[in-house]
Amino acid sequence: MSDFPTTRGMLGDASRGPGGHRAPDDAPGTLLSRLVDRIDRLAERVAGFAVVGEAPRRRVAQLREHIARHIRPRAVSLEAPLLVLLLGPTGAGKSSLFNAIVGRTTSPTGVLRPTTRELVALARPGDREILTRAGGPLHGIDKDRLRLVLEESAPEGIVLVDAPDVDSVEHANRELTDRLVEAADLAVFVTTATRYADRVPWEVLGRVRDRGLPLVVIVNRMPPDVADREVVLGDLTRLLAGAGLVDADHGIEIDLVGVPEGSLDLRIDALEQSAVQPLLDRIEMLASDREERLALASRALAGSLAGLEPHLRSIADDLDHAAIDADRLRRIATDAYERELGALRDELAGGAFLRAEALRQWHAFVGADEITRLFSTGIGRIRATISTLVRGAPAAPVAEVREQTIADLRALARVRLAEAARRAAVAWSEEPIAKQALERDPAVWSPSEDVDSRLEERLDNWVASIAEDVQTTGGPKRLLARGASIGVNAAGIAVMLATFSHTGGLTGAEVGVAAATGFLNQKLLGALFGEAALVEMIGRARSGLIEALGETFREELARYDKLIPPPSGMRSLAGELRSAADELRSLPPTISVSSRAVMLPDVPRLADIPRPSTRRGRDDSR
Ligand SMILES: Nc1nc2c(ncn2[C@@H]2O[C@H](COP(=O)(O)OP(=O)(O)OP(=O)(O)O)[C@@H](O)[C@H]2O)c(=O)[nH]1
Ligand SMILES: [Mg+2]
Repeated sequence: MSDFPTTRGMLGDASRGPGGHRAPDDAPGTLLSRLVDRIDRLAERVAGFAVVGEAPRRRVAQLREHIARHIRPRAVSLEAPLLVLLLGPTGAGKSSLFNAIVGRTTSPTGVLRPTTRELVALARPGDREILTRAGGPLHGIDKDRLRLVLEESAPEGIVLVDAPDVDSVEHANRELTDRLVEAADLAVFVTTATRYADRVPWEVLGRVRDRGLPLVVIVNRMPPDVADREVVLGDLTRLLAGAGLVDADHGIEIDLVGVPEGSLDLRIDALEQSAVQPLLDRIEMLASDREERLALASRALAGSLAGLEPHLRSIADDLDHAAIDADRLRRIATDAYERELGALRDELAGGAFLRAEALRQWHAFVGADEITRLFSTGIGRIRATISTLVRGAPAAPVAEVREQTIADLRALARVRLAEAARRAAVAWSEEPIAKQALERDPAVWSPSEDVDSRLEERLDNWVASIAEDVQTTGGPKRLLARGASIGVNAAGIAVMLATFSHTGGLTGAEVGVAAATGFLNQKLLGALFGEAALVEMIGRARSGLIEALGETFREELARYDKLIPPPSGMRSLAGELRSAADELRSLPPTISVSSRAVMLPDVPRLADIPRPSTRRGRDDSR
């Protein structure tokens, strides 16, 4: 360990012991703790977005575990016990190795697969608290999945953990081991001469590499023949190199210990101690030398920090992809609602939806002799006598026509809203991410319960706004001056109806009640306001209607938007993660953590000359 390239004392007092005075707020160690806190909060927010997809979810979970169980405690102190983790496929001999290290049967071995279902941890009694308290590496692990073996004779400053397998059918085993991988300071990967190429354990080794965890590999059950052994070790070394776990050219090497088949000490259910001597020596050295432990802890932390930056960038990329997906889903839902709103507008334009009964009533009014005389005689000439002219006219069926028209509009809009909801839901149900969201809130398959009352209120307001417009536009100057007999409300209804039928080219020759009523209605309005003012009022009424309907469509669509995280939030979080990644890169090259300076990653290369890596130093390869 002595060749671990730490630089002491460059920043702060690296020799200060854990009992020393507190670091001032701007000390580099505090700088690191603050940054770690910030990254942790970001990770929490990412988790809150419920990012979809197995790999992205795992990345976030790994980050949170890794920060909580390793980086944060290590950023505060390198003195806490080292977590030495035995991991590997089921039946490879992890528990047998564990017993060999302990020197007696402590973790049951067996032929049942998997044998170890709980985590067995050996430590000194005095370390219990630091291991299991909040922020400790074993905190939060179910009691029935954790067996703590506390003994004074356990190696000092070390917690030795026999983990459940990484590849069995027991999903919970894998989960537990994954958590431990995030907490460890040294991984001991146990495999066998026939199983070392299995796929699943290599996924775990990939994570060991990415988080810069120091690694030792034990190959159990090696064949007796020397040539055969060489084949196995050569092949395994190639695989390790291919996975980026060893790189002789760059000084990244690891311990590779071969254990011959049958090297068993059956008295204690263990591998023969002599067969795993290099590992026993290593553990003995760590237990007997505080400096060795600090060196390993700081190397593990430096590896973690080196792995953190790409990890944050991957999560930022995941968020960007999720934002693209969310945009696409929003687009799908928006298209459905826009399409139906467009269809609704086209239906309204023809006026065909207007109820025959309402039209007939209005026709009776605008077709009454007194009214037709009003516009056929020519209003200019008889201005003074308008009130006389309309005096005998029937009362305008204002309330009836208004209510029926609003009811029809509302029903029509509701049909379109139902169709939009159905279309959007059908399209979403074909998308895995959206399908889950729909299952959480199946109500969006149809319009909201209160949609009718909201439509009603908006349409009422719309009709009222037309009457106001009539008053402002035609009020003092025209309509009122020409006699109040037609009335503002009747004129408002006339404009409302013209909203659906006024084409500028309508003639009395068109057939049907609708056309005839529209024609007469238009003549009346033209006589009252003049064509130019009428066109303006109708224009305003039409936009008012589309706005009122559009508002309701927008509200209904918003229910879909609420089901998936807002893309803008995801993008800005991705940006924050990237700037935290940048900050990691710009941390000072050494940081003093409790009693020891920690080398930080990414010193820029000054020349293209291979040099030993800080991630896996030669000290591993004895
Ligand atoms: N014959 C033979 N058996 C061995 C050898 N090494 C280990 N075993 C046996 O293989 C079985 C599995 O070993 P364990 O130590 O329980 O394996 P493990 O990795 O802990 O397995 P899980 O707890 O299921 O993950 C035990 O019965 C061991 O005695 C060996 O070299 N030769
Ligand atoms: Mg076991």
